[in-house]
Amino acid sequence: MPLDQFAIIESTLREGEQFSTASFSTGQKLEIAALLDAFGVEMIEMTSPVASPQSDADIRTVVSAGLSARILTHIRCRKDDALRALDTGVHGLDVVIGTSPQLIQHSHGKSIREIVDTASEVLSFIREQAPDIILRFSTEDTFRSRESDLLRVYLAVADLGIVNRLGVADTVGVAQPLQVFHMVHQLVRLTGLDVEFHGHNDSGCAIANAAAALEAGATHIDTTILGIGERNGITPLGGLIARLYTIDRAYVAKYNLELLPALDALIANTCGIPIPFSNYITGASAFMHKAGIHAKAVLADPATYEILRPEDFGLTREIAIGHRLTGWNSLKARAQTLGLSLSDKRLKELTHEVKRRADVRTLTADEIDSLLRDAAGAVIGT
Ligand code: HCA
Ligand code: CU
Repeated sequence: MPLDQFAIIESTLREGEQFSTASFSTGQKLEIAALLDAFGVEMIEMTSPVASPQSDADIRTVVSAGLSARILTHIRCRKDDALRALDTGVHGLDVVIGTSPQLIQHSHGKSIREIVDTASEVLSFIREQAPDIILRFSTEDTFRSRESDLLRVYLAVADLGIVNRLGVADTVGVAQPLQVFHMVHQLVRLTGLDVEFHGHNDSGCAIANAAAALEAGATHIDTTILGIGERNGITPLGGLIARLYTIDRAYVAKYNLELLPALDALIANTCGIPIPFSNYITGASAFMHKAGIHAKAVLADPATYEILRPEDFGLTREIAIGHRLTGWNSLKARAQTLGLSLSDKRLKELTHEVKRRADVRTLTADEIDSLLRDAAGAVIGT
């Protein structure tokens, strides 16, 4: 599949609600969903209506907002959950059941044979009730499950001929890109169905695993804004965008990229957390250039040290000047921006002055500007 034909299943309103400080009001859910819709995500996954009365009501509210994105909810593999979910009017159901020895033992206690029977019964029931609904079946904790168990379950479900999509879930963040590639590739080859990847980030592979899934033919990737979710979360929306953009900008051209900073800021505010300095695209230092050698090259051609163009995301690059690693090209560029005329010789003297002072304390941007203005004033005055 060409990589630009994938779809994002944005799960901030489901997996994201499982983040430690997340608890969205109805108004906040509507705001988040509307901004995600404007960004262009194809699907929005919401917490199960079984979770609480407000969760049920909120699905109905978001569905009736009439967004372009399809609204999904996420349920256990049970008929009673399915009936509650169908009643909300959602466009799709994401059904999940654990298949790893750990979850079999501590979650539902079913054998693989019983899992196959339950899945067949529940999925057939849903399809009878809702012939047109988008139906996905996923195994939970796919990457700690036995491969032979997984294939039994997935092939039995695919043979029903009633699900639109199969999901693989790295529930504990243990998978590596090659494992994800292998599993997704098998499912694509053996079933021909759409395949979704959901990956946690416990060991830092969530973005790489999502990219590997796409390379193997996955059609859908789960994300959340800033990556929020259980523990340290899942593949972040901005991180996935950065990963795909750097492979080929065309892969993400269908999204309104300049809305990404607003999305990250909205979730940071709502959850009371900062955007990490190291965040993809929207971190405070993502487009900050510091060392003199870097600054000189970036001023000549930003692509020298930038693989992402800040302007594509409505952002600007910054050159840090008031530190001991600075170079005279940075001061020259700043003087030009301020409309000041200073000789190269004078700018080099000022650079030495900045380095001398910065050995004691980093200078602020205002202090640099004053230094340049004073020097230019002195030149004009003489
Ligand atoms: C969980 C479930 C899940 C489900 C993923 C999916 C996971 O909250 O533990 O249905 O695709 O990580 O396995 O989020
Ligand atoms: Cu999850």
